[in-house]
Amino acid sequence: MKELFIRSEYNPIITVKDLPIPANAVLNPGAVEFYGETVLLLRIEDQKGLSNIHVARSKNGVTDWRIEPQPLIRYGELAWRYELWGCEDPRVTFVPDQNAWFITYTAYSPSGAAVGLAKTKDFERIERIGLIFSPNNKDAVLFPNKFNNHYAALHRPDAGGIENIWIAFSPDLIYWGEPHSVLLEGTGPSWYALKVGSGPPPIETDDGWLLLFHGSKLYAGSYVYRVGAALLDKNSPNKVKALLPQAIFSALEPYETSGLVPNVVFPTGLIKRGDELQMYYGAADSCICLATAKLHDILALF
Ligand code: BMA
Repeated sequence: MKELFIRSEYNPIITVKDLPIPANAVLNPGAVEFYGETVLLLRIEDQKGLSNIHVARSKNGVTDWRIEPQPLIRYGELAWRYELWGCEDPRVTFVPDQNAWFITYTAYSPSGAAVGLAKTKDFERIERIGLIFSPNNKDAVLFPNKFNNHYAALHRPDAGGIENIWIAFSPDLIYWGEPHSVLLEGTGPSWYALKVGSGPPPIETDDGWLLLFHGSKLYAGSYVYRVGAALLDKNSPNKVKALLPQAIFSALEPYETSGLVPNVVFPTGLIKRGDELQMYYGAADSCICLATAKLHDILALF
């Protein structure tokens, strides 16, 4: 069957062999367009097994990546004790009313996996805001817009094995409240029965906020991660307007079905160029890939 997302012929576009430093894996990148270039925030797992976030730049978003050997967000800094075991899975959103980019990431430590927030204007230096959600919580994404004068973030608390996507609101990006559950994990044999989590930050469309999310299911004891799509209400993003019952992207190629964690496609970056969506994703928790789709083809599915 013709696939909605077309994989880049250069996949995997970044592997550990492309890195200027030794590493176990490079995965789950945030993605933005920055002064005409594509900037990816790479999660690089070092040879100790802990992850830092590094910047990669490319003029065409596909090849010729220039990868910074020094991390942009580094784990283990003494002042940041909730990141002693790693900074993982960054997502990045431009917030116009702050004229800055905000990076949400998993801050991993002996206290668990929490959500950290950092701010940058240039992808050379960051300012940490601090933790915004306590453990266990992952997969947070910030909306670029305010709703009733409040910022909004989707996040995914672990409620004792129930892992749904929630929303929270904030007047200042520091204090977060007004929780609502947004998108619930599936039931029974559903492809997302085990957990769901936001993928990249939502993209605004005429039909509402397009949210790509990952869902997982167990097959004979192994997780299989796929990608789904939902539309959230334009003005009240805690409301799901439409949810596709089927997954729209699954692991098929060898670089997705084998690796450190087989059968994982995990999108964390999405760039909209006109009607084209460029989805950057981690494949098999080992490397970084790109697939593109037409926005109107996705919206036509709802
Ligand atoms: C999630 C996170 C991701 C990872 C995914 C698939 O829980 O830990 O970093 O890519 O599982 O293994």
